[in-house]
Amino acid sequence: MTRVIESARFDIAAYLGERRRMVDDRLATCLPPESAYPGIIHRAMRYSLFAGGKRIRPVLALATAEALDGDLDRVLPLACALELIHTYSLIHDDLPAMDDDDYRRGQPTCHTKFGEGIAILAGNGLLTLAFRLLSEPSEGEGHTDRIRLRVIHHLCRAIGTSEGVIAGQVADLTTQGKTFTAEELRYIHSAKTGSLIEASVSCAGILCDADPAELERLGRFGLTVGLAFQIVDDILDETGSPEELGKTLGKDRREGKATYPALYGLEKSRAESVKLIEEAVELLKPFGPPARPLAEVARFISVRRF
Ligand code: GRG
Repeated sequence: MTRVIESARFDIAAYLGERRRMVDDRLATCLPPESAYPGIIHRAMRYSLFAGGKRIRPVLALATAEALDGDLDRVLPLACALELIHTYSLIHDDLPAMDDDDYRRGQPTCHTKFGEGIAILAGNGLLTLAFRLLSEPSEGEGHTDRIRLRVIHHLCRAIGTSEGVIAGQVADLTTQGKTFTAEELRYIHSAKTGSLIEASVSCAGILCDADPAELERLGRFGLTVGLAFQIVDDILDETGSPEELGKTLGKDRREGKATYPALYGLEKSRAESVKLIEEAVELLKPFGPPARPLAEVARFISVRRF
């Protein structure tokens, strides 16, 4: 596997492109082919998975392995599982019963293309496949069952109903159209988005034998970056380009969602996201030069336009 060589300039676009291809190549082999019976579910799963996401969570996992001088093959199944779980969450988030969106990643949403029943099952299929991948040994990764179990446990907590993705989504749904406090807003964003980003970094740390102090730092880094990621998502919903983002914009404000711009305005929200990324990058200092890609991915998150 190639390693990024330290230099004054870091080509983040090239780095993201290379890592994205690595993840996509592996993902393509994980999913049953479209022809596998019953074909419609596999077509729907592949349709959403390969609709063009940024692969930020897998890239964060791979960059964490680099920060720990770990072999990328050791975290590639985790990287794929993270993207499967993330795509599942997007399919369900877009359903009429949730955000009711027609476009995602520049294409009609899964339920718009395949119908609600198949979209629900495609999401279920991606989630199930993620845990199958995490639980089965694969070539070159060399983990013990104990380590695999630790990762699965961490991930289950991160997406669960107490402070995980489901908790955040419930709080997001039940807050819609109501007044909300700064504390509630931070909870929603940290749980709905921050926890899976935190798990991307922490689970890669577990797989690469990070010690407890390193894991604690990586966890704080992940949560901080995750909160910043959702603040930027809120900002882009008000200021971004529909072509670059590939979805309907302005819905958060129209539907009374709990967002940073709604509570603090755009300028303060931008300043907060920049501050959080600076804090996160600072946390990587003890990891030295190998953490450069991880720091650059974090910086990309605060300036991204899509
Ligand atoms: C148990 C994982 C799980 C989900 C069930 C439906 C649901 C509960 C949660 C939805 C959570 C959600 C959609 C949060 C928003 C996260 C977010 C900022 C998505 C956009 O991520 P990007 O920009 O998208 O990385 P791409 O398309 O680039 O992958």
